[in-house]
Amino acid sequence: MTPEFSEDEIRAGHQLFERPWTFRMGVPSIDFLPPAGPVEIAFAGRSNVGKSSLINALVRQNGLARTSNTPGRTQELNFFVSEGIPLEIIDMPGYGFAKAPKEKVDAWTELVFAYLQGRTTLARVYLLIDARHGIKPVDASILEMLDIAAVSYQIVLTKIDKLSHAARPKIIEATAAALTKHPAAFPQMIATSSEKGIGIDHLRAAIAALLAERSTP
Ligand SMILES: Nc1nc2c(ncn2[C@@H]2O[C@H](COP(=O)(O)OP(=O)(O)OP(=O)(O)O)[C@@H](O)[C@H]2O)c(=O)[nH]1
Ligand SMILES: [Mg+2]
Repeated sequence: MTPEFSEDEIRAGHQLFERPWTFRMGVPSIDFLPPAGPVEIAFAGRSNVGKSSLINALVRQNGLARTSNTPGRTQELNFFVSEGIPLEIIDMPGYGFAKAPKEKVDAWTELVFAYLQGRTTLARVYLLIDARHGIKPVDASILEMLDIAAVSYQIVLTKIDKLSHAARPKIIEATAAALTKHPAAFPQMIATSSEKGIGIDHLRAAIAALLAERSTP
C-alpha cells in the first residue's frame, strides 16, 4: 500500500530537486491562469494539512512556499519552477477552512475546483491527508470530483511524525480501504513528515517517475 522504489528511482528523485526552485507566479483567480505549458503537479488538501511545508521539504528550501500555523495561509495558486526541468509545481489554497470569511472560502474553492477540473497539463494531484485525521467528508467530496473529472491523483499522508510507530499501519490500511472506491486514485499512498524528513525521498522518486512517464513519447 506504500510503494517500493528502486535505488535508480530514488536517485532520479534526488536529481529532480538538486537545483534551486523558484517562485514563478501567484494566480489569484482562474482568469489569471497562464497558458498551459509544461507538465504540472499540484498539491491540494485541507487548510493546514501541510501542503506548503511539503513543497519546501521536497525542494529542501524552507521558506520557498509560505507556511503558517494559522489555516488559510496560501490564498493563490502558487507556481514554482526550476531551470531546465520541464515541470511546474503548484501549491494550492486549502479547502475546508470553516473560520475564514465566507466570500474568501467561496473564492478559494472556486479557484481550486476550476483549476483541478480544467487544466489539461495537470499530470497528477497530490492530495494531502493529515495522518491523524484520515479522509474527512470534505476530502471525500474532492476525491469524488477528481474521479468524475478523471484527474489522476495520489494520496500523501502528512504529519506522520505525530502518530506513534504502532498507529501508522492502521491509518494507512484504513485510507487504502477507503480509496478502493475511487477509480482515479493511485492505489499506493506515500506517508510523509516534512518536519522529520520521512517519505520525502519516496515522494521525489514518485514525481521523477511520473515525469519520466510523461516525457517518453
Ligand atoms: N509535526 C508536523 N507539523 C507539520 C508538518 N508539516 C506541516 N506542519 C505544520 O503544520 C502547519 C501548517 O503547515 P502549512 O504547510 O502552512 O499547511 P498548508 O496546507 O500549506 O496550509 P494552507 O496554506 O493554510 O492551506 C505549520 O504549523 C507546519 O509547521 C509535519 O510533517 N509534521
Ligand atoms: Mg499553504
